[in-house]
Amino acid sequence: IPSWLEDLKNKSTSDGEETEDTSLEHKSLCQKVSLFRGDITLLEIDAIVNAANSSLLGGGGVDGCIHRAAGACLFAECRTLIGCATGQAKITCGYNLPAKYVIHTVGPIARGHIDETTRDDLASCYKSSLKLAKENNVRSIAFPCISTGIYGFPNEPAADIALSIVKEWLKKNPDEMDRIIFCVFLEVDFKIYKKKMNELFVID
Ligand code: AR6
Repeated sequence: IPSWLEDLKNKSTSDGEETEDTSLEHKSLCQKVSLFRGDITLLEIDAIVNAANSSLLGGGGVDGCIHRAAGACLFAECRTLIGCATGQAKITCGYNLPAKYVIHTVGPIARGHIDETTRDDLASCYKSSLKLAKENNVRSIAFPCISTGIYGFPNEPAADIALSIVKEWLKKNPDEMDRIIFCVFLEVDFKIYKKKMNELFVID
């Protein structure tokens, strides 16, 4: 594990009893998730996820950063994809990025308000991205905080969805992935993820 990854702290349970969450399966699951605060375009891994818009033709935020770092060939390949629906995902090469692939997913536009549809759509972004990753033999993947920037999905519920979908997926697909990185950019997300990850991915 590279030194820049925030290691999850080990924590012991008070009664020391073996619960479902302290099983061997849970331990190996916990060892596969990391928290990184910084620019996703720097990650030398199999795939980074882009929080794109439905045109897939670039924009601001992390999408703009990824297109700038990957170069014009990424834009050219994105043009061939003819867009992507909300909650779905499409894959391209990484071009000038250190990552081999970019998985573009389109988060819901929440503007500060969430309902069942926006929650389901955000969950679907994580599920579709992981499905596509598995189909393309991606062994390491990094997610930005999809929809929580320009699209205005509140940070805390977005983190709950991201973490629960990833945990569920890793349980169902224990041999499909070596590492899933939650790449946060802002201090607020770093704090939220650190707290929630220490609760959800604790190793006894
Ligand atoms: N690395 C990692 N995370 C980043 C980076 C980066 N280089 N830059 C920003 N973030 P946003 P959205 C964080 O707005 O809300 C675009 O115009 C950012 O701080 O990029 O899904 C698209 O084309 C935030 O935590 O994506 C769409 O039109 C997170 O990435 C629209 O924005 C997501 O913020 C999508 O909006």
